[in-house]
Amino acid sequence: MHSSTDGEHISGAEAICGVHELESLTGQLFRRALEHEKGAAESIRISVDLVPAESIEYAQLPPLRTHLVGDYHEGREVAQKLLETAGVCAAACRRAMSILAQGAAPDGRSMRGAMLVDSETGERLERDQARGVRVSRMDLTAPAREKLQEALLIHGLDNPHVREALVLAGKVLCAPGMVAELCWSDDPMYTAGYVAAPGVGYVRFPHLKPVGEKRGGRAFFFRKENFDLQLVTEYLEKTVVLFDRIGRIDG
Ligand code: WAQ
Ligand code: MG
Repeated sequence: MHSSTDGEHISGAEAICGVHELESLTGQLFRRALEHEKGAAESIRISVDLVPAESIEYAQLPPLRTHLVGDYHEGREVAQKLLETAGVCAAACRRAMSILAQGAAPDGRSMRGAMLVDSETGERLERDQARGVRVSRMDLTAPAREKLQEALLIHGLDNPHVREALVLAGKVLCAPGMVAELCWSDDPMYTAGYVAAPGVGYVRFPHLKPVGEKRGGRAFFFRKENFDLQLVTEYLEKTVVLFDRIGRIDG
């Protein structure tokens, strides 16, 4: 589902379900688009594709932990350090962060998808800088969802932001040539964000932007050597990944 008002991205969501669940799922997606904190969307697009069972890849979610920070300045500083540890060059990281902070789309608003960034130079690699690349076709199996909700609940973290971001990051981490991901929400009151990287897992920061800020976004950092835009885009947009195992949840 993708919803917008006046061309501005309001919200999006991805799901994989059985045919008999389609009706209730689309109902939920409409409700999300219409009850968003940014206001009811004026345009809603829902597209549905058949997924052959044999094309599904099964995977495990990355481990999750929270790094407490006092404010978003500290959050961005620690996130920067963590991205560097994961293999992103300091300058590339600073550049991506400042682009996200200024609104990564050419009109200074949030992009609908993610930017792809060269982890050494900070150069943007995606073809369309307004749309970006939208990660799609990923979800949890029903038993994994139940386990995840249970584990998150213990830490007071069982909300759709965390669940969906963890699933998205889980798929992104499996992309070829992937170094790390940086994200913070575009929902004005949701100040949290995260850094995810292979070997690091999913590290949340309660503050990566000031309250009220509606510019959010995602940067996926890639090693430029052997980078294949076609292959990476195809994987992120089309490969079907279902998480049937969760990772360690540390709160
Ligand atoms: N693929 C690529 N980029 C996306 C996608 C997607 N499927 N969905 C959203 N984005 C980009 C887009 O630029 C949005 O403006 C931006 O990410 C933020 O999306 O652990 O809520 O759905 O507490 O607002 C992270 C912290 C929450 C969760 C992320 O993102 C936690 C969040 P939002
Ligand atoms: Mg949002």
